[in-house]
This record gives sequence, structure tokens and C-alpha cells, in this order.
Amino acid sequence: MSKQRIAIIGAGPSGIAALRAFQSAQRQGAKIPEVVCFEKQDDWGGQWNYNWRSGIDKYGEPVHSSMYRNLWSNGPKEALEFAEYTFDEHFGRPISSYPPREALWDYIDGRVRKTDVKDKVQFSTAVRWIEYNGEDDNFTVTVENLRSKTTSSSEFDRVIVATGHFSFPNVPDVKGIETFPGTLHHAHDFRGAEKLADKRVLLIGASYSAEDIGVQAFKMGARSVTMSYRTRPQGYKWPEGMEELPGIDHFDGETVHFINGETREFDAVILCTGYLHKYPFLASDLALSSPNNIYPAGLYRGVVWQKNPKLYYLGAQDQWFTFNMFDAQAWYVRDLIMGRAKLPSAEERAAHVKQWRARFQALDGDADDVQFQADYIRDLIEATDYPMFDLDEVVRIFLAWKEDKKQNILTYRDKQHRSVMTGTMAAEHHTTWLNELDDSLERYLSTPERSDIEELV
Ligand code: FAD
Ligand code: NA7
Repeated sequence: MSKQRIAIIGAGPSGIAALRAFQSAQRQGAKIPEVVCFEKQDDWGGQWNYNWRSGIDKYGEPVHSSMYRNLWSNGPKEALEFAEYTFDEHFGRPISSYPPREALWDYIDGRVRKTDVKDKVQFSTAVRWIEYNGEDDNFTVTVENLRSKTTSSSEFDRVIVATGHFSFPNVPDVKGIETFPGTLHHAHDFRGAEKLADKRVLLIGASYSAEDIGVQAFKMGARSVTMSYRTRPQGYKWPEGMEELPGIDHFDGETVHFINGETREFDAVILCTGYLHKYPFLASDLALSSPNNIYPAGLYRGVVWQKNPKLYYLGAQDQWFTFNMFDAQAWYVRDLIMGRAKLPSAEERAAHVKQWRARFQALDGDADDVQFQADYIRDLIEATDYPMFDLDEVVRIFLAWKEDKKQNILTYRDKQHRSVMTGTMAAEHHTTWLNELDDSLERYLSTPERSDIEELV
């Protein structure tokens, strides 16, 4: 029998998790399928692979990453740590709980840097179309090599979609917004807050992007930061100069009228209105369509496409947990593909999805959400040989993080948490987040003289 061929679409943290899962089985002596990963960027890391460009990349493709220069982890690193590659192993010493983007990219890369996993990735290669062939029960995957501008097609037995879902901006219409004379972007195109210094900034949205771009703008000296919520305010104790207002009724030039009757004038507007699940290389019967939530409909155990169980999605959920959840998903999908785990019948799968969806729909607030996602991951790990870790302790870390944010949204990143993988307590960083203006890995890992620090305070 010829080897199964597996296509992985995307080499972000989820795609790398899939590559790593197969490699791990191979290291234990198992015969693994032929795996090919297609990645449209020149390097891996997905969102963490920062791109100074916005809009269109050098190949004329939509820029994938929504990350900005000044981004630091917005959750504690202890909640995303790989169970089989720890921060201690990577950095060789304790680091702080909220590393900047470059340090996290280095960690993701470090796990697989010294292996042959990278050889399985075809970089600068965009997947254009995936067709399911009913008769042969396989998929034709058509790709374009963006460097040579050549297209080619080949057959695969299974497809793992790992293209992320924070890349295609959700851009709502707002009455009169076309009359706004200042700068107007979506968070996807935001690359750094420096140019917001002295500006009156409006952020539309009330989730992670609004919160973090808001505090970045504050840090970089924005004259004022106003965040507009649709459903409910974020409710943090904002420092002077930051405020939350309800929805927008309309724009009239630089003046914005809010639905509570208040008005403000702005120089810059950033739409922090989230992202769309969009899979332009899949027909509608294969493409996931969902709002951003932690249990999208149509996926058995959050990964198997119910309508065609040879198609899998990784990382399709809204994310409390990230890297270690992608690992758990990847290990489970690998085991299904390699016949180590049994796929239940369509009816059993549907019943399972129904049960988890019902639980998901009854969730009431953040604490419930985090616990739900922890239970979801536990269920996957129990079905695989991925190392189990103390998920309940990670839930407590998340709740402590939420509490720290409630206490002070500007200082939560200066707190330390303990790794559930190694027991190591995070180090105190040499400079507080508010005072640190250099986000480079070099600076992060350096040990500056005390006077350097004091100069910044
Ligand atoms: P992605 O990282 O999005 O990777 C998908 C990959 O697929 C990309 O490399 C892309 O180029 C490739 N791809 C897409 N389409 C194609 C195609 N047609 N053909 C070939 N390749 C394709 N998580 C945290 O844990 N902590 C944080 O602090 C944090 N901050 C974030 C901040 C921002 C602004 C955003 C947007 C996300 C943040 N996240 C954070 C969540 C982040 O999405 C995950 O950490 C992680 O990157 C998701 O991994 P992924 O592999 O599923 O998707
Ligand atoms: P999210 O978490 O999906 O949040 C989107 C926000 O945008 C949310 O507050 C929505 O309000 C709001 N939204 C959506 N549409 C509208 C309209 N039409 N008007 C006003 N407000 C709207 O996206 P984020 O970008 O914040 O975060 C995504 C990832 O990036 C996350 O993983 C981070 O780590 C970084 P709602 O509450 O639904 O009323």
C-alpha cells in the first residue's frame, strides 16, 4: 500500500504543531505518512512572523500577520507553554511572564529549528484551491509558488487547515465614516503606536485589540484614547486620558457622535472590530463558517470537519489557550490519521458535537470559558500521548491574570507566574512594560545596568 499523503496548509504555530506531532511519532519508531506543508510566507511562525508591510505583501498577496512591532504577549506565557518544550529548555534561564513578540517567535522556532521538520515546508507557496474527489476519496491541492509564479496540483489523502483566523479583517460600515479626514485603519494594518503620539485616538471595539492598541497608544503619548463598545464595556480602571463610550451613531468629519449623545473629535480611528473566518481556497461545503467563538459548529472535537472527516482544522477556536492547545489538537489529528485513534461514526460524532455545543452555549462569563477550554484540551490529550499538564492550575493562572488586569491594566505585564511544566517562577523583567520602549529580543534578554533602567522611569 502506498504511503498516505498529508497536506498541512499554513506553518504558523498550529501548522508547526502538526509537523511536530508527526515528527514525534517518527522519533518513537513509527512509520509516518508523507507530510507536505504549504506556507505562503517566506518563513514560519504565522502571526508571530512580523511583517512591516500592511495590505499587500511583496508577492501581491494579502499580508497575513496582524501583529505590531510593540506587541508583548497579552496573556501569561505560562498559559501557552508547550508541554514538551519548555521555556526553561529554550532560554536556559527563567524569563518574565509576558515576553515581547520576538521572544515568543524565537521560542516557537526553537522547538523545531534543529530538526528536519523545516524540510517538509514549501515556503512562499500559497494554496489556491482544494478540491475533494469523491470517486478517489482524496483531495487535489493546487498551489502557486510565489517566487517562480508557477502553479501545480497534486493529490493528498488528508488535508489539515492551519491558516489561522485573525487575518481577514471584519470591517463594518459606520454612518458618515467616509467624511472622517484623519487616519483610518483596521487593527490588522496597525504596525506601531509611535505615530499616535499627541493624537486623539478612537478605537472601535471592546476586546483584545482595542484594549492592547489602546494601552500602546497611551504608552506612546496619545493625547486621548477613546474606546467604543457595542455590547459591553471592557470595564478596566483606565488611566486618565483613556475612556470607554458606547456605540457610535455617526461621524461628521472629525466629530463623532456616540449613541449616548456625547461627541468627541478625533485625529485617528482604528477599527478593532475583529476578524472573519475565511478560507478562500475551499468551496463552501468544506469551509468553516463561524463567528469567533470557543466551539465553532461543524467540527468534531473542535478539529474534524463533520461533513468530510478527512479534512481537519487546527486553531479554529477563539483562544484563551494557544500553543499547547494547538499541540493537543495536532497530536489527536495525527493519531486519527495514523489509525491510532478511532474515528466514531457520523452519528456518534454529531451527538458529541451537540453535547459540547450545548455546554458551550450555557457558558456564563470568562471563568466558565477558560474552564471549558481547559476541559476541551484535557479531553484531547487523554486520547493521545501528548504530555498531560495541570490544566486546572493554568485556569488559575488565567484567573490571576484577569484579576491583575482588573487591578491595573498598565502593570499586569510586570507580574510573574509559575510554570506548570517546570515549577519555575518567572523572572522579574529588568524594566516595566510602561517604561520599556525597545521590544527587541536582544534588549529583552539583556541585563542592563541599573542606571539604564532609572533613566527611563
Ligand atoms: P497563524 O499564526 O495565523 O498562522 C497561519 C499561517 O497560515 C500563516 O503563516 C499564513 O501565512 C499561512 N497561510 C494562510 N493562508 C495560506 C494559504 N492560502 N496558503 C499557504 N499558507 C497560508 N496568542 C497568544 O498566545 N498570545 C498573544 O499575545 C497573542 N497575541 C495576538 C495578537 C494579535 C494581533 C493576533 C492577531 C493574534 C494574537 N494571538 C496571541 C493569537 C494567535 O493567533 C496565535 O498565537 C497563533 O498565531 C495562531 O496560530 P495558527 O497557526 O493557528 O495561525
Ligand atoms: P475579537 O476578540 O473577535 O473582538 C472583536 C470586537 O469587535 C468585539 O468587541 C466586538 O464587539 C467588536 N465588533 C465587531 N463588530 C462590531 C461592529 N460592527 N461595531 C462595533 N464593534 C464591533 O477581535 P480582536 O481583534 O479584539 O482580537 C482577536 C485576536 O487578536 C485575539 O486573539 C488577540 O489575542 C489579538 P462585541 O463584543 O461582539 O459586541
